[in-house]
Amino acid sequence: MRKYPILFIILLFSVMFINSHCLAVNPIEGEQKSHQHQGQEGKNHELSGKVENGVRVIQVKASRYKFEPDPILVKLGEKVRLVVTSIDAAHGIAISEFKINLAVSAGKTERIEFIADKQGEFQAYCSVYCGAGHGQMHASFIVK
Ligand SMILES: [Cu+2]
Repeated sequence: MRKYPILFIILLFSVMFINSHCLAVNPIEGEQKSHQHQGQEGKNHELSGKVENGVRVIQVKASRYKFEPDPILVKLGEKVRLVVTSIDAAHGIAISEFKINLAVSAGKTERIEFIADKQGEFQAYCSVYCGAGHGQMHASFIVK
């Protein structure tokens, strides 16, 4: 009779062990998946947009007071087409080093093409006054 509680405790511990083992495995799998996901996001973050017929086409969203994506990443020597949509007000996008300056009316989409022939990190900035935050409206343009 007195042996039963001991057996019960052994059974309880073995059930707890199996449970804790199973619970421990699942979070690790979940973690690996989220790491893979981050890895994929990281890859997408490396170069912006997609190459279509030899042109890197990048959709840029301009709104008070930011550009998306930020940073904009391209490869040295690539032909780049910025397709800029203004969401809320008239904005512009200018990058002095590449001599580009494109104005975009509210709600409109405009395009500009240029060759990314200089390596480094440059500033793309809003070139049309759009409100109080206009001076802080910029994004990094990185040529790798
Ligand atoms: Cu502006």
